[in-house]
Amino acid sequence: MKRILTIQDISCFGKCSLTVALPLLSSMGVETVILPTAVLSTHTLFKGFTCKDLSDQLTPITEHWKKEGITFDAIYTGYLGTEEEIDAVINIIKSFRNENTLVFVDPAMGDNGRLYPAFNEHYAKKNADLCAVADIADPNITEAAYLTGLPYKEVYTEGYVKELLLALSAIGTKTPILTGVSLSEGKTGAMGYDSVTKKFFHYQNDRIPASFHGTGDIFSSVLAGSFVLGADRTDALKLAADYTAHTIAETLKNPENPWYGVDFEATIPELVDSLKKLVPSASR
Ligand code: PXL
Repeated sequence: MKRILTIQDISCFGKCSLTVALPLLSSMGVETVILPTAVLSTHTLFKGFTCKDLSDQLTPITEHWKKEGITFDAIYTGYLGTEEEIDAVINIIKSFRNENTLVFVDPAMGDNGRLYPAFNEHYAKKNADLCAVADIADPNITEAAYLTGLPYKEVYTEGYVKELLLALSAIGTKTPILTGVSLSEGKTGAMGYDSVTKKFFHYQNDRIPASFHGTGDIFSSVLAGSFVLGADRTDALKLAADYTAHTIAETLKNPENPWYGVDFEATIPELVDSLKKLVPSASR
């Protein structure tokens, strides 16, 4: 069984970060080890959230793992809290990585042209250091603009998307993947760039005109899980994008749909079925 380490916060209520990554990766048949960076009462879009920083636990926990000889096929990072924490996570990656480890970074810090309430531009720049050590990083357009210093555009061309991807690869990410990319009317999806072959790749599905919190974490978790299982990159994009769209469609059917997250739990059986078709080794 493949083993992934995911490093991000626990938002106790709110369907994001670890409460999404853990169930999704486990259902995909990937052993999931967690390193919680902080415990919050809710995600930061609720007013009055509490937050207990766990940075001082990162070193003792990972040193214990080292002593036990624990290794990982992949390391997947999500929402982190502070610049010091980003440095600590870079050190953890360097210490556990070997030539076969897949390093997947979701530089979760904003959306719709704005940073999340807990962050500022300095933090955003620091996230570029983390993306520099990533095999794959999957920012949305807002995050990519903050990471690269290029302007954020709400209305854009394919040329702009490619410019962002090339700028991300110049930072050091081997395969940047830009999410929330619409290449034609009524469509949305993701576009990536392989800096070794210098080829762009993309996947688009029908755009559902609704936006929910936590869908970026769902997309990243499924994408990271697919890659560690050895899926072809276009298949991985398709699986992650179609599953995310499916969770949004299901959520819209729920008359009491929660604003704070999607009903991703309802569509896990379909995710597992689609995964088995793409990656037969995942059907164990
Ligand atoms: O979904 C990203 C995310 C993760 N964790 C926390 C957040 C957010 C987005 O706001 O606040 C704590």
